[in-house]
This record gives sequence, C-alpha cells and structure tokens, in this order.
Amino acid sequence: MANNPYSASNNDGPHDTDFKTSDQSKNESLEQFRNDAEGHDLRTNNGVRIADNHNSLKAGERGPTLMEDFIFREKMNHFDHERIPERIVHARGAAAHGVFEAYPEAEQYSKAAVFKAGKQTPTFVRFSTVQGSRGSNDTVRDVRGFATKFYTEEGNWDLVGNDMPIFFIQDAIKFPDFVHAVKPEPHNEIPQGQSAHDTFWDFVSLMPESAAMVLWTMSDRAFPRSYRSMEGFGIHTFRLVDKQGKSRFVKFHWKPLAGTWSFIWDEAQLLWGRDPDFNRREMATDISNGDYLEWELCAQIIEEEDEHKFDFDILDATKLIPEEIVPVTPLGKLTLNRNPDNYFAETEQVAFNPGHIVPGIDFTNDPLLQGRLFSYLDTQMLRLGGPNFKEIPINRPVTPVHNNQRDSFHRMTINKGQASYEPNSIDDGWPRETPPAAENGGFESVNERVDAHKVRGRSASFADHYSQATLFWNSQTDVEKEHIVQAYAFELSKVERPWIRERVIQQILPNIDLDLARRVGEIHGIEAPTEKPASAEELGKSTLTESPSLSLMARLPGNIKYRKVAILVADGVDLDQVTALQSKLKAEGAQGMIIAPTMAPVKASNGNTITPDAMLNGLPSVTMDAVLIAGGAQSIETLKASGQGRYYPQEAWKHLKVIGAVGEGKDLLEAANIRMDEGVLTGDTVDAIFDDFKKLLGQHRVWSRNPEANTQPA
Ligand code: HDE
Repeated sequence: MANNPYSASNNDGPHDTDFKTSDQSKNESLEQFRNDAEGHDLRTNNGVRIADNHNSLKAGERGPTLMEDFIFREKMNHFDHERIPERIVHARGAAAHGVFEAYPEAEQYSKAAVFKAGKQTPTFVRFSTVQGSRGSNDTVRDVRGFATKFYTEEGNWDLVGNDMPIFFIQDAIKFPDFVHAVKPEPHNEIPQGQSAHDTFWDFVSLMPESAAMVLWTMSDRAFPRSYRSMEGFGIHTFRLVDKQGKSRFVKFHWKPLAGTWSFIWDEAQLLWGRDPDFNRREMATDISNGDYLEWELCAQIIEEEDEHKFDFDILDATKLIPEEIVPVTPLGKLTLNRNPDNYFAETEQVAFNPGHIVPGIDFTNDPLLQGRLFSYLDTQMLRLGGPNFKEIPINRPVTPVHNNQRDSFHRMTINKGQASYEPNSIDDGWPRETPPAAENGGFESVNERVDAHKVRGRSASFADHYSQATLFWNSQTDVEKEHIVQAYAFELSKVERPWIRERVIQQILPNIDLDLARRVGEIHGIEAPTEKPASAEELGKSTLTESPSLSLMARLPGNIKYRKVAILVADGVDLDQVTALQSKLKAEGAQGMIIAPTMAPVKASNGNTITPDAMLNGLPSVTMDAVLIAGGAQSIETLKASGQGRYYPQEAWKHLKVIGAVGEGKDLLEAANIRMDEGVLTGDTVDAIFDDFKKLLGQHRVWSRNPEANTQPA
C-alpha cells in the first residue's frame, strides 16, 4: 500500500489550514437554515400557494372530506409526526448560545485550538433536569445537566457535565438499573420530577456507592436558584494533552461568576405551581435583556505521576478531588449571550456525546465514562432517527466535513465523485488523512499501555463508599445540615415500605454520620445505631476532615448582581422612594420589579403614574430574591387590606428573605405580623435601609432566621 501514490498514508499534513473560525462562526453557519416567514406567502411543502387555510375540501358544504385534499393531508400528516422520543434522562432542558474565550494559562496544558490564548469559540449549552419528563417542573429536587458543545476549529468538543461533581454509580453497567429506579414507577408513572418514592430509595439503600451523591441531592444544591448561579462539573477525570504530547489528568469545573445560590425546599415546591418554567424563563429573559450568564471553565490538573497519591481512585466517578488538595486553575470564560431561535430545531435536536473530543483532550479508563462513550451515540440513533443526526444544523461542526460515510435516512449532503472508499485513485485519494501534530493535526489517542487479564470486577481502590459523603456532611454549615436532615426525612416519608426506610436510617446514614442518622431516625421513629455498621474498607479514609469549598454558602459572591427584588406599591405610593429604590438596585446590577395589586397604572401620591411589572399573584414572593415596601399612607392601607398584600412579606419572611420597608411600609409588616429580626429593615428613607439591605441580600438569605422560621406557619 505504501507504494500506492493514492494511499491514505501518502499524505503531507493538514489540507484545510486556511480554515479559521470566529465567535460568530456557528451563528453564521445556522443562517442558511433559518426560515423567516415575514412577507412570504403560505405554501405547501411542495411550494404551492394556499388559497384557503380554514376549510378542508368537501363533497358539498356539509359532506365528507375528500381524499384528494392534498393540502389537508399534508398538513395533518406532518402534525401527526411532530413528536420524537424525549431523552430517556435529562428530557427537560433549556439552552443558549454563547462564546468561550480561552485565557493565556490554558495553552500550556492542551494543544486543542479551543485553548489557544484569546481564542473565541462558539458554544451551545443545554441545562436540564434528570428525572422528569419534558413537561415537568424546573425547580424540582434533582441533579442539573450542564452540557456544552464547543464548535472548535478542530471539530466539536462536547463537555457533557452535571451541576454536582460526583455520580451515583461507579460502573456504567448499573446505569439502566439506577435510571429505572429513579424514574416514575413503572406501574403508575408516579412520581414526576422527584426521587421521593420506593424504587429510588430501595435501589440507593442497596448501593452504598451512591451514598455521597444522594447526600448532595438531599442538599440545597438540588434546586439552583438560577442556571447562572450553579456550578458545573465534567465529573470524570479526563486528560489534557499539550503540544509536546505530554498528557495530564484533569477534572473540569464551571465556576459561575455570579456565585452559587439556591432555593430552599418549600420555595422550590411552591414554584412548581406558580411558575413551572422559572429557570428557563429567567435565562431567556436575562439574555434578551443583555444580562448574560457567565462562568469560568476551570481545571484541576494532576500530573500523570501523581495518579495514585490520593485517598481514592481518580477513575472512580463517585469521588471528587477537594479543591483544598488540588486547586482549580481558570482556563477561560464562557458567556451565554443568545437565545435559540427555535426550541425544537436547536434545544431538542442538539445531540451531546462525551465521545466528541478533539486533539488535545482525551479519555481515561473511568468505567462510567467508558460506558457513556457507547450510550450517547446509541441513544441519538433512536431519538433523532439514524446516523445522519450530525447533519442537523445545530449538531454540525463549523469545520468542513469530508469522509466516506454515505446514505441512510435523511441524508442532506450531496457527495460528489465516484469514490466513497479509501485508498482510491479515482478521486485522487481524497479525502486524505492528516498526521498527528503539535497543532492542527489529526486525532491521536494517548499512547497508554494497557496490559491485563480480562476481568468482570472492580478495583479494590473503588471500595471506599463513605469517606467523601462524611467529608461533604462535615463541610456544611448548621443550616445546610438542617436542610439535609429535613430532606431525608421528607423523602423517606414518601416511601411506603418500612424496611426501606429502616435500611436507609440504620445501614446507610450512620456510615456517613451518626448524628445525621439519629436526627433523621428521630423524625421517623426509627432507632439509629450508635456505631457505624460498614466495614473499614467501605468507610474509607479522607485526609481532610472538612472541605469548606463544598458549602454553597462559601461560594456566595457577596454582591447583589442579578438579584430580582419586588417593590410593593399601590395607589398613593411615594414615587420618589420607588425611583430611588429602583435606581439604587440598578446601580448594583440588581433589578427592582414594581408589583401592585392590579395591572392598572398605579397613581402615585404626587399625581404621576407608574406601570406595574406584575400583580401580586403574577410574580409572587417565591419568584423574587427579596422584598421592598415603598411608603405612602394610602398605598400601605390598600396593601394592608389585601390578603395577597399581607401574604407577600409573610411568605418572603418564611423563606428567609430580606425585607425592607420605607416610611409607612412598616405598617404593612405590622399588619402581616412579621417578626422583626436582623433581616427585616425599616427606616424613614431609602438611604436609611439600603446599605444593610444590600449587605444582607449579598448573603442571599437571612440564615440566622432559620430556627425561628421553622416555628412559624408562614
Ligand atoms: Fe448521561 N445520558 N449518562 N450522564 N447525560 C444522557 O444522552 C448516560 C452521566 C448527562 O442536554 C443520554 O442524549 C450513561 C454522567 C447530561 O442533551 C444518555 C451514564 C453525567 C445529559 C445518557 C450517564 C451525565 C445526559 C440521554 C452512565 C455527568 C443531557 C439523552 C454511564 C458527567 C445532555 C442523551 C443534553 C444524557 C447516558 C451518566 C450527564 C442515555 C449510560 C456521569 C448533561 O445517552
């Protein structure tokens, strides 16, 4: 073959070197597929103009519809086929376009074009919940998917991560079992968007390796307040390969520039009814207002020679590497700045696959990752109807694509030439291979030596199932611990079979922490053991006793940027106060929303009018981060007389929110029986309360109120 001048091995390096991308490359490549109906005639799919889109063709006005009505048949036939299977997991999602810009530090670790200093790469990011169906709620207790497609100059790289750094299982072969257990139960399809049911707790209580991840999902991490305020993780250990061919291990992290903030459970549940689309609506609105979402992509870099220096195996996806042990290095910044034009075409049809990597990035032998490399490609075949899903506009790379793959359903490409094989002499040997290179080369796998017996089993280094669950528990603040206890208690209260509840409280929780088991046990009337029942191997060991970076509260930004604040008003409100509150919030990057009893323009005390953003029940307190009440005697009288007006601050108080009342505003607090504490601020002027308000909101909630709030109905 070597003597054949057309042999694939007879190549001379890259052939598409003049090919360059910009942050707009994907946007531009989508343009040819966009369809804007404005100014155009209504036509059939065959291009025939339609004269009447209201009446089918009948034999007489009251007669049967005629078979020959091709206009009716085409329309109905297309409609009947509109649905495709939803994703088996992560069915509910929302997405946005953006750009990733690499920092200069990134280039030293990876030769990938996406990490060239200053390089801007278009991206598409889909956030999702895992358990619920496409029509379920946004704010459920669940893991969130954080899947990013980088349309790089060297092909698509998909970083298909979650908002928690570990996973429930160690080996991909358990994934179908896990998903069957967590999904709505097979006999009645209950419950939707929740893990609070028998099959989930049955499975996880029999699978100690899931203990740490279940603990994460019982924490407030499980309902992020916003997509912009959640972290993301690649979970598995991957590899980065530099220009010299040196490979290092890497854990990817997305760090939100807005910091991390979450709902609390009662609030998240109420939102299911008040606004089931809360997270996706906010992201879309923020982007269209120019309030873009931002993260830093960070890496924990581990030299190959350090692979075995940890308390755990870095190939075990139920373990994280504490940031106190390996700090995170920022590699670049992601900005989500453009909403999709069409949900189905982009968000639904996007096909992620952790197997989509580019030169400079590689896999490891993590058995969970290895299994994913099969599953994602396989699932797209069913969901998107065959191997040509890569030609769907949102999935196309921005690079040219030439190969000898041909045909199948929905083929779009019109391949020219006679040769669809290689080597060939008929088409002069094209398309040809590119040898690996420091830059712009063909993909080459890391030359790892694998020399072993075939074995169906697990490494002894995967035996530790509890040390990191204990580490996570020890790293939480008292309020976070209390929320975790309440979460276990709530979930187990929905489990019908007593032996499953007992197994969790007596055989799983004590291995994490005896106090955790005792507290959940007390709520269930089940006695928890006083000794940890698991073996020393299962309990494992952790060099750290605490990892402060695991507490959500440690990651608060301290500012109030992007917070949504209700300003309660009614006729007779003091307009100067409203204007001052709004402009002070705006100066801090927060948003003041005018909320009134009705949508009618509000007549201020000085005779001017204000247009409300919403009614009291249109944007209830659960959709807001804090509440401000502007003064004005008549306005406060109206709010006092309204059940919703009094309920607004009550509910906000119950959810540990900061409340500020200016002037007569304090009378509404009194009428609503609001207990005064450090998070309830009153003053005669806006200036008198605003600085404290800002400081407290920077902590996201009034955490010190938690014990008192638990004693109050609302
Ligand atoms: Fe997934 N996962 N997964 N997963 N996953 C899917 O692929 C699978 C896992 C994640 O917005 C499916 O296209 C297996 C870990 C996200 O479109 C499917 C295993 C992590 C998304 C699949 C895992 C994820 C998916 C369903 C264990 C975090 C949504 C539809 C070996 C690192 C992507 C689809 C989107 C989706 C399989 C475990 C993240 C069936 C077999 C660990 C964010 O292929």
